[in-house]
Amino acid sequence: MIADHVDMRGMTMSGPATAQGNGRYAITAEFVHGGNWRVTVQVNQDGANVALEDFDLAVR
Ligand SMILES: [Cu+2]
Repeated sequence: MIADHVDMRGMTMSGPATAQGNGRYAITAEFVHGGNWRVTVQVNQDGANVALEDFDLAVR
């Protein structure tokens, strides 16, 4: 998971997701401040990137 603060160039954070079972994964993230963030979820399998999805998240 990568989170990019789109309002502030160069501010990003990232970390791994943990398996919850039944194909579900979870992340815990502490956003340093509110604003508009773009979260990118990246799925790697056998060292290759197999899926990539972006979504926008407004942190208030
Ligand atoms: Cu920021």
